[in-house]
Amino acid sequence: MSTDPNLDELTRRAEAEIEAAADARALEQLRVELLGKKGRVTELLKQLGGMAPEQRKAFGERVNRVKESLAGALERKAAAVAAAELAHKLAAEAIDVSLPGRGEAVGALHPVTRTIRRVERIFASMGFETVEGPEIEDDWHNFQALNIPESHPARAMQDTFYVFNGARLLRTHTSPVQVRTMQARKPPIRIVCPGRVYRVDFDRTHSPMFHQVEGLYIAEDVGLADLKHDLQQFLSLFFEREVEALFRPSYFPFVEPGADVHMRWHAPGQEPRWLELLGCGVVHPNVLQAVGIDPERYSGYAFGMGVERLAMLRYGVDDLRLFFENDLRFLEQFK
Ligand code: 2NM
Repeated sequence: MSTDPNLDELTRRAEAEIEAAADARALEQLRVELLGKKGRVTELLKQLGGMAPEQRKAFGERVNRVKESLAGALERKAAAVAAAELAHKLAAEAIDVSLPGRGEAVGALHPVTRTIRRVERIFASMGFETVEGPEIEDDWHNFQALNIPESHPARAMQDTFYVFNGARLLRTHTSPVQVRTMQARKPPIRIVCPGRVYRVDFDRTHSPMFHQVEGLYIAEDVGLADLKHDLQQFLSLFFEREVEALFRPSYFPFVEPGADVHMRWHAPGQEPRWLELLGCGVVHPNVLQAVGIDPERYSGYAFGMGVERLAMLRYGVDDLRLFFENDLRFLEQFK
């Protein structure tokens, strides 16, 4: 390459080192070592000052050629290293688009939620609006306003979950929502109140938490005939057939008269029988008085039903516990 053996040796060594550089960092370090301020090639150029003029020109040209050639080699190697690094990165991050996907688990509404929505939709078509309220209540809204006296069995410790040292309780029915609504509004009031309720009761057919939908209609001249008609209509819409219903006198402190509603039930392969479905009645004047509605001017009916019971009948489920175990094999059947 040149006629200077030292320069030739430096060039060969430098080229070998450049070729051997493993990555961009090593290459940059090499560039500084060769062409930097104190680099091997730069040091050679510093020798020029001590040379005879005719020698200086020829040596200077040779060193400059070496310098340019090494700079070119560094640049080519840098490009090669960058390309290799990119290729490596692309290979490492490659995605196999032919692999099967992870799939998408599609959920479904819980049968209790579906049943609540169905009940709400039917009552909405009959002019009822949905109202919700707190699950933690006080004695007044859950009992006193509903004409439930201190001595009533529903107040006993074994029925009610008390919290905050007895200052509050978990509502035992959704009636307190209706109490709050009657306090806040003027008749006509036509509402359904779905939600969780709590009772100290746990066996094969009872859960300490279950769901209710209660309904209330307060206006002038609302009575038992309206109640019978509206519930009959609801049952027929809910079960999608002409339901044979029976109203049997019953006692609830918040209504007078009160009734249980039974329906004729034909289970396949069994004798038809009467099934108790819900409770209802004409709202007691004491309740209206308690919430500030004039019982001389207004009257109304109310009813309450257990959602799990309706869901069991509609979907043919024979064990209440299935609604609370959240076993996907059960829940997936309601998609
Ligand atoms: C039932 C049965 C009978 C009822 C009464 C009221 C209120 F707040 F208006 F007084 N709400 N719900 C009622 C009446 C509930 O459930 C079996």
